[in-house]
Amino acid sequence: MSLSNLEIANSFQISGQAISAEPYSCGHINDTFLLKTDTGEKYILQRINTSVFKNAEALMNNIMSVTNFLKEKILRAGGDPSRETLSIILTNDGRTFYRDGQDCWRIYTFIRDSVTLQTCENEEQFYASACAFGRFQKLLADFPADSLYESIPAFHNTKSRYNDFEWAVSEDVCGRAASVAREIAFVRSRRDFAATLVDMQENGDLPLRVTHNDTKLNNVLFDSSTMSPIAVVDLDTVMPGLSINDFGDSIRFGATHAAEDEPDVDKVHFEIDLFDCYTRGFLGECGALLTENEKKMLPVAAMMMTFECGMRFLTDYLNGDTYFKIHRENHNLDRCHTQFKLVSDMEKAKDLMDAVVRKYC
Ligand code: ADP
Ligand code: GN1
Ligand code: MG
Repeated sequence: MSLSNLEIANSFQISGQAISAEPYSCGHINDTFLLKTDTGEKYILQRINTSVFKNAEALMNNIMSVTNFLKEKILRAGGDPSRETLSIILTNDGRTFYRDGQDCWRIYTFIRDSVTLQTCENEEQFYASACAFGRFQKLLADFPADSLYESIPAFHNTKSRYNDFEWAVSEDVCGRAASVAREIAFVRSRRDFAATLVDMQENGDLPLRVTHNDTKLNNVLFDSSTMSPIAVVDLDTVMPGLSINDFGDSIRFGATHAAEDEPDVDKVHFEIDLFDCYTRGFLGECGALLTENEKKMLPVAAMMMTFECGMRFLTDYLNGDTYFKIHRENHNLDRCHTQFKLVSDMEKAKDLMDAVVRKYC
């Protein structure tokens, strides 16, 4: 018999006894709970999705070493290491996670007085998130990349994501391919594009760096009273990757006023003003680290991450919705449509995006 969330929580070195664990947030992969104890402490309790993250121990070792590294830098900069990055709570027997049958669980301290945003209410917030992700990149610039376990191999390898998509079309396990012929054609007509950044990286034209790889707006915690950025969270996919993909993934999610799963695609628009303020914030923090090629390819990375994510949603729809959590019929297809609408908008706005990047270089 599997244990309850509260029994699991009490296997960790938390303050007092766990009294409640309510579902918290809307991630697509892990399950997150806000945990409260009888001493009034709050924590984040998470069930790690072990079909996505195959080796919880190596994953948690990554997060432990990255957060320890960040804490030292934050301390040296006069910051508060308990607030500006994640802090792992160990189990009663000193482990970074708790195994209950197939499930693996972890606990972080709850970063107090913080909020996250699902879409930005104004440009300042998006600018602030850009500073947070740019700073994250800068702080990890000298982290030993070789020591990191690749938590999801080929995560942003858009070429291999394309092959996964073609495989899903040919298998067509749910008989859905015929109904999404238009979407399949959209992907196929961009096959050469899909290879662009991977080829450049393989040819040595773009450097591998330690990157976050899931730079959604809701992975930045803001101070609830000042709305200044406090910490970058969701560190499962910190791995060697392309810096410009971190930039691109933020643009994908945040440079629009529409939700990622907005069912009415006519409400989805790429906003060049949001692109502008994100670029200003990101380059302001880590522009000095980037090569000329990296800077030049920022707009392409925005298109790439949006295209890749849309293709992943479509692939999952074809596979029968086995990877991303869905909450309604055709949810992955709706998500795919928003991403492809943004790709089309960005293709039209490419010259404008290039001009914005030049302005801040
Ligand atoms: P998911 O995989 O579900 O996106 P996250 O690690 O991003 O999981 O956590 C989900 C949400 O929980 C975040 O968007 C943020 O609102 C909140 N959160 C995560 N970690 C903390 C923390 N240590 N303190 C406060 N809030 C947190
Ligand atoms: C997933 O777990 P979450 O919701 O932060 C996914 C990202 C996608 C994102 C799309 C490990 O992120 O790659 O960009 O959904 N994470 C993983 O919203 O696949
Ligand atoms: Mg998250």
